[in-house]
Amino acid sequence: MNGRSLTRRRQAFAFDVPSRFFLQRVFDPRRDSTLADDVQRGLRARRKRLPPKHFYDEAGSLLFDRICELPEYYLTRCEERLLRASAAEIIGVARPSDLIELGSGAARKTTLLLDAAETLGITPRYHPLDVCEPMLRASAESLLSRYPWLEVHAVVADYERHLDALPDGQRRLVAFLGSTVGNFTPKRADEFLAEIAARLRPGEHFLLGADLVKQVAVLEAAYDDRAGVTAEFNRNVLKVINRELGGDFDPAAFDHVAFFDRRKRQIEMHLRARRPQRVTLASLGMTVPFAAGETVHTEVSRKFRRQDLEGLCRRAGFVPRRWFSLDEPAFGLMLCERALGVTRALRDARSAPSCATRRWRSRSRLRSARRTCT
Ligand code: AVJ
Repeated sequence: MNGRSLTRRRQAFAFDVPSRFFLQRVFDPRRDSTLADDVQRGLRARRKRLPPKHFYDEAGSLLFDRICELPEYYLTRCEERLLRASAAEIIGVARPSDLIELGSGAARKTTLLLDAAETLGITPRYHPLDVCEPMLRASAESLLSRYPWLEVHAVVADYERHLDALPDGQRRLVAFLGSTVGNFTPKRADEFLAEIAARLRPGEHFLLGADLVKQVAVLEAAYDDRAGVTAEFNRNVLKVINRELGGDFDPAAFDHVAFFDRRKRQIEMHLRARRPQRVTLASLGMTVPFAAGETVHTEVSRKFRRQDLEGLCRRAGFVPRRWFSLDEPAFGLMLCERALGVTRALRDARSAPSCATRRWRSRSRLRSARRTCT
């Protein structure tokens, strides 16, 4: 966290039309992007890799929207069905005053939770957190017109780096949907959930949506569709690099590769060079050689079993409260409550408090939590 974004975090931009909308910029993706660093590190490595977050420029987000409509890509539809069936119970258990959504994107699933809340006479404030400001504005606008009682406090932030900007609230429900948790390595997933747990108070809730292990053919088809949309999505990261870093990648010179690794229980996506080539990245003064057949690892998408998700949540300091799942294709939603006691993972969680007060508060919260730890 640099000083610049600290200052920027304290600036909030309020708009009185409509007065129910409020937007906070924690960072400016144009200035605080990690693309240059990630490319330098990832393309110099012996086994080349790029983190998946750089897929999502405007074109990439549109491609992802198209992926969600593909017959092979069951994840979005399954999660929506599951949420529709379980939203009333989720809201009834969590009774949120504040609904926080990490990586809210187009916020398509949010209405399922807000509809259920409305029916139960619960009117939470909605806090979408996403790196994409235009998306935050557009989704807020449609939610505000749909729910006359709703207040939206949007946060422009990268949830991977700015969890210290997690909004406060009386009784929060933090939702992390879409199986995005599958993009993390096991270690990073543990850290990430522990960071969330550390920022919640006992009794507050966390909702995790995750894709489950299933037949290999079903999994592989979802990441290698017949229409080639996922291939285009994968190659889009090369276009992002060309535009942002003055690169001369020829996306057509790379094949899309996606397969399920049974042992690691993860889909891996790679880009494989069709022929030997040298790519120049003008802004970095860097040349990247590729041998024929050499790959760039662009994404892992882990698949879970119920017990994996339970372990993940418990290690982080949550207590699983409800499990909702669908079969064929299998998908799961885990609703957890922040535990009273503190687990080791929670004590070890990196905390990046943004100001002395918050630091003091979280310490005293940890101290009082520790007293109850057996
Ligand atoms: C948005 C990260 C959940 O891993 O399934 C879709 C992204 N990658 N097709 C996933 C993705 C290829 C997606 N997540």
